Amino acid sequence: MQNIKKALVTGITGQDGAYLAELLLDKGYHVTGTYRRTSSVNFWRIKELGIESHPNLQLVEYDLTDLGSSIRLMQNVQPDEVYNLAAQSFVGVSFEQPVTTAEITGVGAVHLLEAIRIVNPKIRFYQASTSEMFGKVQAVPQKEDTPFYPRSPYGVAKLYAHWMTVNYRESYGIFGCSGILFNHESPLRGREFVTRKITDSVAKIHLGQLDVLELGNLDAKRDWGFAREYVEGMWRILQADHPDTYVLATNRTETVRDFVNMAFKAVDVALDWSGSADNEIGTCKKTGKVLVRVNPKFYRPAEVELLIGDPAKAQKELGWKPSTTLEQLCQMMVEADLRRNQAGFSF
Ligand code: NDP
Ligand code: GDR
Repeated sequence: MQNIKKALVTGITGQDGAYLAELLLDKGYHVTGTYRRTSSVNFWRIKELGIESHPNLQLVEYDLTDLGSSIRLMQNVQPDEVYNLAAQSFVGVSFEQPVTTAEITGVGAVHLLEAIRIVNPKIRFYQASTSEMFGKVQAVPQKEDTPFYPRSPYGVAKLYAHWMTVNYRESYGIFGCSGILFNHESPLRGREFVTRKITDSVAKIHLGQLDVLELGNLDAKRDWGFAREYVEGMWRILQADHPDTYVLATNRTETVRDFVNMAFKAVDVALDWSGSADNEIGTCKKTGKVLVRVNPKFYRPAEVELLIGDPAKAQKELGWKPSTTLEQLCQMMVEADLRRNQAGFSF
């Protein structure tokens, strides 16, 4: 029998988990994807990608906060590669649930590292690190050696998991890698994140299903890329000769307000922001109707104001380079949300 590579992907019900599973199946891997036991399991993303019933995909129940089941999972699957994508990944919620976030997003990663150390230290490990670890701006563009200064319980938890990955690499020789990924979006993005909230709301406003889009800080700047290209980067990171840390980013930054303008442009609406002192109200240039306004309830206790990444190391050593522009990404997301809302459902 041919030697089929086995991958374990935690968080397959999330955006990246779904795209990564699709990529690995295309490459001929056997993929074990983990999901949490909930009262209503949601596989809409893997269904949208058409991989839910793929013969080489196995779905198993697993919770990252349980050390014993992390060890048993590793023993049962005996993977060649582990991609740890599971996390409480919403920054806003991490301020409300700091301890749960620490347990899942921080300590959870160490459960997998321990399981690898116990079961088979040769298993390659990818940790989903984040630009949120850079937090308060220390230098731009941010790269692998930029000092960290996280600004949320989520960022702090991720920084712990990041350093534990580095520590297991240095202490036990584990092939532990960390991808410091800047924001990446897609039609499969969760609706709580700002880009998808915007594209879904723009689609609803266009279809007459919503009046106004309410947002928090419109001045925050993010380096947004396309998720499908970023999961390819994760895979490349684990195929390298040596375990290491890499930044994946586009090296372009825009404000949330810029993304709002882009999304409305995709449905031929131009916005005027001049009606309020702080550019906090967006009206339709043609009709004068208020379409966007700031609601302070969406502000965070501490904000990450500016993210722009330098992916030069990944480009040089892994040959990874993003190619989808933000305009193309935004258009793709608005079109998907128009289709979904027209059909009467939106996840
Ligand atoms: P999502 O929030 O879409 O997915 C997170 C996944 O983690 C879901 O499958 C979720 O399951 C699962 N999960 C949550 N808690 C647990 C738990 N206790 N045990 C097991 N699984 C759990 O995130 P993304 O796909 O966007 O991101 C993937 C990873 O990359 C995350 O770790 C995120 O923090 C990180 N990251 C993301 C970036 C981005 O821009 N998207 C940028 C940088 C890093 P359920 O469906 O049940 O909630
Ligand atoms: P982020 O993404 O916090 O960067 O984390 P998010 O889309 O939630 O916020 C981006 C920026 O938009 C501002 N913002 C709003 N955000 C949300 N969610 N809702 C709003 O109404 C709103 N209004 C303004 C935020 O304040 C912020 O500045 C994402 C997650 O995927 C993390 O898991 C990942 O690690 C980082 O990206 C990189």
